[in-house]
Amino acid sequence: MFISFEGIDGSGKTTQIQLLKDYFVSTGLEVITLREPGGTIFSEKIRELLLSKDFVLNSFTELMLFEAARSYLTENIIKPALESNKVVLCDRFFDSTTAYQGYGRGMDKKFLTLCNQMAVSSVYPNITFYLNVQTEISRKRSEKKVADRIESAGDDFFSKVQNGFDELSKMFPERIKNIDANLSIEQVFNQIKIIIENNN
Ligand code: T5A
Repeated sequence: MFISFEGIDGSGKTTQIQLLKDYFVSTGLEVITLREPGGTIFSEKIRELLLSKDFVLNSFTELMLFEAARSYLTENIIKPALESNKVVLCDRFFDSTTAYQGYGRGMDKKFLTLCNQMAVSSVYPNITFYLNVQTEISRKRSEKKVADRIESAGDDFFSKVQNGFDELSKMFPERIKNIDANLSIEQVFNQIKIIIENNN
């Protein structure tokens, strides 16, 4: 099973992935956790370039780097893991590209869909948890973290990205589960657990 987690920065993805991993492991399943961009030495190098404030990237350069990191991760880690029946939990996948580069940066969504399809070559998440949190709450939660290049984009950008995730969850309600992430860590996880248990 392949599960991705989406949401604006600081929405609680890392926290919930760890809880879901522990839950699956306790049921005897083999689980791998990954993040995007990243998850392999190659893709982590791309991550460094993407998040560094040392470079000014235009939208196209940014997009190509995200897709290169994704293509490499999918081919070398996600596909083989799914073939050997592991559960794959991924912090972000192609919906982030639609939300950030499409809704946030204003890139053409049809073109992005094509790029995403090429990068994932038919590997799609079975479930996507969209951690839907108010921007003020996520900002508060991330207060201590030093903002990277993308996180420094400002409130207007993040409202557009948030709107993108809202739209995507309405377009693909079967796959993308809209989770109220304003609540406590335990309450957020309970919503996720109920969906996982009903899915079995
Ligand atoms: N990006 C990525 C694109 O633009 N296009 C793409 O295609 C892709 C794949 C990647 C950046 O790249 C962009 C999006 C991003 O800007 P990232 O590593 O995914 O960066 O960055 P973040 O989403 O910012 O990751 P974070 O680790 O900062 O946020 P998380 O994982 O969502 O949040 P988490 O779990 O670390 O929680 C943040 C803090 O809040 C607390 C936690 O303890 C932690 O301190 N917390 C809660 N507190 C109270 N109540 C809760 N329910 C809480 N849940 C967590």
